[in-house]
Amino acid sequence: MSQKRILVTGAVGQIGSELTMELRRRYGNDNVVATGRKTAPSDELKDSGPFKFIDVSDIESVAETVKEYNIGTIHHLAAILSAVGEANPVLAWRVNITGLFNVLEVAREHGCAVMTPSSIGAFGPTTPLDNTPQVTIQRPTSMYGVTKVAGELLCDYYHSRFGVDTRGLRYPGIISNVTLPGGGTTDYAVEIYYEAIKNGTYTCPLGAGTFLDMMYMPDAVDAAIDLMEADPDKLTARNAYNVSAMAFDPEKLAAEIRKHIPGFTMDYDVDEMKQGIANSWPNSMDDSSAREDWGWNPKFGLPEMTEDMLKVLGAKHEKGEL
Ligand code: AKB
Repeated sequence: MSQKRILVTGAVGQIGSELTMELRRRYGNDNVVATGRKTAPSDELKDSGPFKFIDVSDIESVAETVKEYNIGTIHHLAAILSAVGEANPVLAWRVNITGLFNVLEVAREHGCAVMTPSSIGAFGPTTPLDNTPQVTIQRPTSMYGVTKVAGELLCDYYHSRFGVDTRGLRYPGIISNVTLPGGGTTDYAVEIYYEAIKNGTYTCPLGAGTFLDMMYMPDAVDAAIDLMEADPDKLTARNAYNVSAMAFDPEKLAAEIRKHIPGFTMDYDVDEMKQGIANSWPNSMDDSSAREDWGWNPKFGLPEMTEDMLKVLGAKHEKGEL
């Protein structure tokens, strides 16, 4: 039989767009099938390998794609983020739960491994918010969080009941410079860099003192690939692993940016809905299980990430691309 390929759902999204290109670099362009629901893919994504429009809430379109391309691994990234999910809970359930359920069902039938992100959003106000353990109370208060906990349980279930090779990551806020995030609570930590470069000033929707876990995109991409390459016998969690690279609040982030752009200013216009969600999420997670089980070891902290973000976005700005 020909080589099994990798399928990426949500490949036009913030993480999917960069993960797809890295998977293509590592495993070959034709071996990585990118899919999206309706947003047009970039030329890079469309021209470098197979691309298809599918709707993950339609199980037939997932099953057909898995058969057509002889898929062995699915990176299932199609999801609604927290702020959009709170504005439209029905949509969040359909995409995050029906979508994941469909992917797991198809994976069970066709023997695929599945990587799917959970999130810091899978925790809630009754979770210990500092050094949040791998196994702890999960009573989120957002619809996004409800779908993430249910998704983690589904992954556990498909692994223990049917032997599906499920693997997951509780991603924190992800900061990147290729594709903007689409409606999360942590989006401010991306927007601030764009605004710092373009206008030298930013109005922050989360208040000072709101500490959250964060990660730079290269580490987020490595985490997904490294987890899927890990020895299955070493994995103690089949729902999702805590992974973090840094934790900061808006003040700390702004101070880091000011080291490079001394005139940068920030004020606040707090978005009550986002603030409520952020307050219910961990200040910092304990990711020692990921470090022990599969060698998680992020390369970027706040200073390294800030230097790189400002360099990349500065160059884009000069070329008129921002
Ligand atoms: C969001 O803010 O919704 C996401 C997340 C932390 O899961 N970035």
